[in-house]
Amino acid sequence: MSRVVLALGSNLGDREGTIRAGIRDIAALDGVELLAASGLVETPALKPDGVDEDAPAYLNAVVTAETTLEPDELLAALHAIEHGHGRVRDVRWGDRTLDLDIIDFDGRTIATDDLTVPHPRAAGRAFVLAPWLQVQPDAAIPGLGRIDALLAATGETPRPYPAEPLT
Ligand code: A4P
Ligand code: MG
Repeated sequence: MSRVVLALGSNLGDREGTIRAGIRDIAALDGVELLAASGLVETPALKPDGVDEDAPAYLNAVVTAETTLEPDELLAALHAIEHGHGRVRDVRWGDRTLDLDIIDFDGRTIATDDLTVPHPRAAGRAFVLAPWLQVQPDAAIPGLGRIDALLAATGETPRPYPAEPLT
């Protein structure tokens, strides 16, 4: 059994509804048991050139789960869920209905062509760290330190997005 941390993001369409459905889809996967879900945060879109206030804003959330799947199997299952919610891949960091990222996989370090864990950009992203902190207050990213300190170092406080609990 592996303990995993997954991040969800959406900036197109019914963002809250899509994230809720994405969490339900993750919980329904064979070999996956959902443990906890954060609340939602809302932040402007981060693009390769910086924050883009003209793009639709994102909602983000983080869930923890236990799984018997291998990392590549989990990634494939997450891609299928993204696809089921109309995700189209064109430009890097382009607007999307649903993005599902593996942030942590049992504290392991993975570097294959298809998967880098811990997620290489999570440590600097308040929209990942803040919801993650809600569900795992003592979490750390291997080699980089505790997520409360990493969040403080971003100097950002993502705005909570009012919603009924996601689970
Ligand atoms: N991949 C490698 N490692 C992982 C991992 N740990 N989890 C590969 C998931 N996928 C991983 O991802 C491209 C490829 O990365 C996948 O096929 C997989 O094999 P993608 O989802 O197709 O494309 P992407 O998400 O546009 O690319 P990338 O570089 O992963 O983007 P990020 O870093 O996920 O950033 N702004 C706000 N406010 N909120 C957001 O959530 N998200 C992004 C996407 C940009 N700006 C944002 C947000
Ligand atoms: Mg992604």
